[in-house]
Formats: sequence, C-alpha cells, structure tokens
Amino acid sequence: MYRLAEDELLEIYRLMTLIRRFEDKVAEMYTRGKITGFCHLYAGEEAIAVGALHGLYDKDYVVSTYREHGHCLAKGASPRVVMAELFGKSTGISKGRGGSMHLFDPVLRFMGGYAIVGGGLPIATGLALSIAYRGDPEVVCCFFGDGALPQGAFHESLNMASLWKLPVIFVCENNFYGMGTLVQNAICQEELYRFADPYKIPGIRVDGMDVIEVYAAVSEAAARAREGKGPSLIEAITYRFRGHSMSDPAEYRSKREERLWQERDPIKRFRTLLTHERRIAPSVLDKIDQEETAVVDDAVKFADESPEPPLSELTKNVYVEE
Ligand SMILES: Cc1ncc(C[n+]2csc(CCOP(=O)(O)OP(=O)(O)O)c2C)c(N)n1
Ligand SMILES: [Mg+2]
Repeated sequence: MYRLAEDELLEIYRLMTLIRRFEDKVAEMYTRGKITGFCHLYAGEEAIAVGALHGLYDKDYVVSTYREHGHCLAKGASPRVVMAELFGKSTGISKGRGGSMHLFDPVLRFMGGYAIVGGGLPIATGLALSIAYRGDPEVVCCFFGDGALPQGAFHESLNMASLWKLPVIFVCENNFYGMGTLVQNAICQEELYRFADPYKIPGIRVDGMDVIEVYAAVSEAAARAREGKGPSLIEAITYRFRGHSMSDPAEYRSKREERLWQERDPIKRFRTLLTHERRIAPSVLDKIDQEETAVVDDAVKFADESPEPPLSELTKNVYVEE
C-alpha cells in the first residue's frame, strides 16, 4: 500500500543522511567551541522526523522540542541557516537570538523549538484550534518526548484536541529516557500510546527506526485530521545515539544496550531495504552520502563566515517596539 516511487525513497534517504551528518558535525563544532550553550542531538531518531514530514504537505505546521534540529531540516530549512543559528550568527534562522533550542521559521511553518518539556503541546493545540476555526485544510504535527507524558500540559492538550476534534497529530518520540530517567521509573503506563484511550482518540505504537512505518502512521492520522475527525497519538519507539545533551556522557546506559540499538540504525536499515528490496545500486546511495557531507561542510563555512548580530540590536525584539 505504501509503495513509494524511487525518487521519493531517495529523497527520504537523502534527508535522513543530511540530519545524521549535520548532527555529527554539530557535535564536532561544539567540542571545538564554535557552538555553546545547551545542545541536544537527534542522531538515531531521524526516521521519525523524516517519515512523519514525508506524510504531510509543506503548508502543514510543525511544533517541536529542544531536540529539534532534525525536525527543522526535515521541514525544509536550509542547513546553512540552522547551522548559523547554532553558531549564534545574524544569518541564523532565528537571527542568532535563539540558538539550538529555539529554531523558528513561520514561513516554513516550523513553529519552534521549545525548551520546556511538554511546552509545545498546548501551542500545537492552539494552532490547530485556529485552523479549525478558520476552516483551513492544514494539520499540525507536534513532536515531543516520553518525558512530556506525565506533564499536565499533555493531558490538557489531548482532552481539548479530542473534545473539539482539532487537526493535530501528537507524535511521541519514546527513546526510553527523559535525561537519565527510564520511562518505567517515571510513568505508570509504559505503553505510552494507551494514553490515547481516555481521550477517545486513536493511539498507535510504531517502530520509530522504520521510516516507512512512521510515514504510514502519520499519513493516516493526517487524512483523519483533514476529514475533521480530530487528533491522533502516535508513539514512535526510538533511541538517541548520544547522551541527552552535549554535556551528558550517558553513563546510566550500558554499552550493550547502546550496541543493540546501533544495530537498528534507521539509516543503515533503510539503506538495506533500498539496495536489497528495491535494487537501488549502492553507488547511488554513496553519492548521496558524499553530497550531504558537502552540504554540511558548506553550512559550517557559511556559519563561520557569517557576522555576529550587531551590538546595536541587542534589545531589538525584546520588548514590543513602537
Ligand atoms: C517543564 C520542564 N521540566 C524539566 C525540564 C528539564 N528537562 C529538560 S529535558 C528533560 C527530559 C525530557 O525527556 P523527553 O521528553 O523524553 O525528551 P528527550 O530528551 O528524550 O528527547 C528534562 C526533564 C524542562 N526543560 N522542562
Ligand atoms: Mg525521552
């Protein structure tokens, strides 16, 4: 049913590769002191952002978390402006004022980047309310981690979205940890998709390391939302390949656990599918790998050579200007 054309498959592969290369380079730039502050990487979770957004239109909205570089790139942001934002440069997507956790582009309909756990859910619900109020055809895709589930904002948002049948897709990225805390030590119900039941909305668990499975689930939820049938909750099982943030050595997880998940690497797995089942030549994929490496190198050069925001603009956009 979800047999995609070859050019679509290659685009999916390209985007996942871009995000992985981008995040690896961000880690390097952070270590070299080019990027400072909080910085949370998305490596390992690429199939969720790319699969989900492949199932949506450009006009649809995305609300994300502080681990949002991948969502922002998958939404179509140029790697140059995202990298420049991380470098704190005036050419950045938020003009260098936001940094890693505050990427934002209303033209792309990428509505942030939020540092507060669960903070994006009421914003996504409000956006969906405005869409429903105007009778527009868009949907909102809201990404959040397992750590958002015990927050009141999660429950308030699902209740309201269900009650008013709002066009929002709640995508929970369950990577088993909220910082160093395991899901089962924080949440009474480990099967997170079951939190859909009390709110009378569809809840489904998908393999978040399988880009096509994520794509299929989000496509279905989007069709439902566009028909006025309301929200869905999708729990995507995944794993972050690095620590919670750049300052976390992740000593709370065993090397064995990390290795097991590395074997399920969503990009390697998709590559195997493309070469074995779809008979795409490995050389085609190697070329994409090289191209995306060059794209990321170019983004670093652009960010490095871009100017700092001028001191004269220090207070601009801080208060409403007359
Ligand atoms: C309301 C709130 N409480 C606590 C924090 C501190 N904090 C930042 S990230 C995080 C863990 C969230 O984990 P999860 O939602 O699973 O997302 P992940 O980092 O795994 O992607 C916590 C507790 C915060 N930012 N906001
Ligand atoms: Mg988590």
